Amino acid sequence: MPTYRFPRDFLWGAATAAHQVEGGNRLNDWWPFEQSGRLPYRSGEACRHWELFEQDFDLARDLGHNAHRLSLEWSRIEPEPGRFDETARAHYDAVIDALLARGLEPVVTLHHFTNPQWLAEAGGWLNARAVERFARYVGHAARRYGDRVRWWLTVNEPTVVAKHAYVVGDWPPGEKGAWGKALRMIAATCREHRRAYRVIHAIRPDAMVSFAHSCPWVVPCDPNRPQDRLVARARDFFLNDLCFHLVSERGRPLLDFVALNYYTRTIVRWKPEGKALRFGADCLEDHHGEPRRYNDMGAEICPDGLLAVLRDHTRFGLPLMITENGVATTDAALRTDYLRGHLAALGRAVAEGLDVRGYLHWTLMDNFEWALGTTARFGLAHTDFTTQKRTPRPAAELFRRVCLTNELVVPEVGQAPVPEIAEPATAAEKVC
Ligand code: IFM
Repeated sequence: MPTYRFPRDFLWGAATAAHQVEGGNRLNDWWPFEQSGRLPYRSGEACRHWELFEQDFDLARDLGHNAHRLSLEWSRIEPEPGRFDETARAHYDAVIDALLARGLEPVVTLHHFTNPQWLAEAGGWLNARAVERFARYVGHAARRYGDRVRWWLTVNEPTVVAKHAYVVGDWPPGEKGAWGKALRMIAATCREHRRAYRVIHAIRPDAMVSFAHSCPWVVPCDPNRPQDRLVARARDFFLNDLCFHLVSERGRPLLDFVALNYYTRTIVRWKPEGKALRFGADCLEDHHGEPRRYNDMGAEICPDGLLAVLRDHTRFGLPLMITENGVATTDAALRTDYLRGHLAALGRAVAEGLDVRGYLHWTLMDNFEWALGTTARFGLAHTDFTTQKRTPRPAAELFRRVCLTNELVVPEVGQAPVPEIAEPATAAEKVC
C-alpha cells in the first residue's frame, strides 16, 4: 500500500473565518446585506463559536490538529473609525491563548471577506483611504497578538471576493457586471496586502506573512488546440498570476510563504462569443479520462490539481502552505475519499521535495457558507444548527490518524475502509 510521509513539524489543522462561525456579527457589511432579504439565508448565531470557541478547540485538539486558522473580525475590533474595542480585543487574546494552551499553532487572517459597516458605507476597498485604515487596524492587531502569532494572512481570496461583490453580485455590495470595480478592488486588496506586510514585519520581524490565494487548477480542454491553450492561459493569468504580480515589488512578491486555497480544476475551451471571448468557456463534458465528480456546489473534485498548483508555485522559491482545501457534500464516503485523495497529492508533493509547511482543511465544522447559508457542508464535524452539537465525520478520523502519525497509508483500489461513523442527518435542521 502506498505510504506518504510528512515532515515532523508539519502544520495540520482546519481553517475557519469569523463571520462564518462566530455568530452575531452585526457590525460588518454582511449583516445588513443578509437582513435586507437579498439572500435567502442569514448568518444569525452561525456556530456560536464566539462563546463556544474553547469547546471547538478541544475538538480540534482531539482530532489530532496542531494548528488552526481563524480570522479576526475587524468590525468587532474597530466598530467605529479609530475606536478600538477592548472587549473584542480581549476576546481574541483569550482565543489565541486557548489555541496555544491546546498545542494549536494560530494562523491568523486579518481580513476574511467582511468589512466594518463604516468602511463599506464609505465605498469599502474602493475608498482611497482604505489602505491606510486597514494598515492602522493591522498595526493594532500585530502589536496586540504578535507576541503569540507568527503566521499571518493579510487578506483572503482577492479574486473571489471581487467576483462576488462586483460581478455576480451575491455578496455585498451586491453589484452585477461591474468588471472595472472588480479589477480596482483586486488591485486595492493587493496594495493593502503590501502595506500590511510591512506593518507586521516592523512589529514582528520573524513573522511569516502571506495572503490566502484561491487557486483553481486551470487547464485547456484540448492541450493540442492553440485556441484552448490561449483562453486557458488568459484565465490562469487572471485567476492565478495577477495577484502575485500585484503584491510584487521589484519583481519579487512581498510574501514569506505562498498560501494556496485549492478546491477544484477548471477545464477551459475556446468559445469565440459573448462573455466567453477572452476567458473561454468551462468544459463540463466527460471526455477527459475518468468520469468527472463534483461537490454539492458544482465544483469539480480533482486531487491531481493540488499537486499541480503546488508545483506551479515553487517558482517563487518560497515555502508553501495549503491554507484551505475541502469539499461541500453530505456524502460521508465522498468526503473521506476527497480527503484521502488530496492528502495523497500533498504527500506526492512532499516526496518530490517541495517545501510544503502545512495543510489546513476547510473547515472544522459546518458553518455559514456565505450566499449558500448552511446548505453547503464542508465540516470535518457536522454541525446541528439547532443544538450547536458538533459530530465528527469519518473523514475527521482519517485526518486525525494522518495528523498524529505524519503518515498517510492509501489502501489499494477496492480496499478503501468503510466509514465507521454514519453521516449525521441534516434534514430536520433549522437554516439560519
Ligand atoms: O467558505 C469559503 C471560505 O470562506 C473561503 N474559501 C472557500 C470556502 C468554501 O467555499
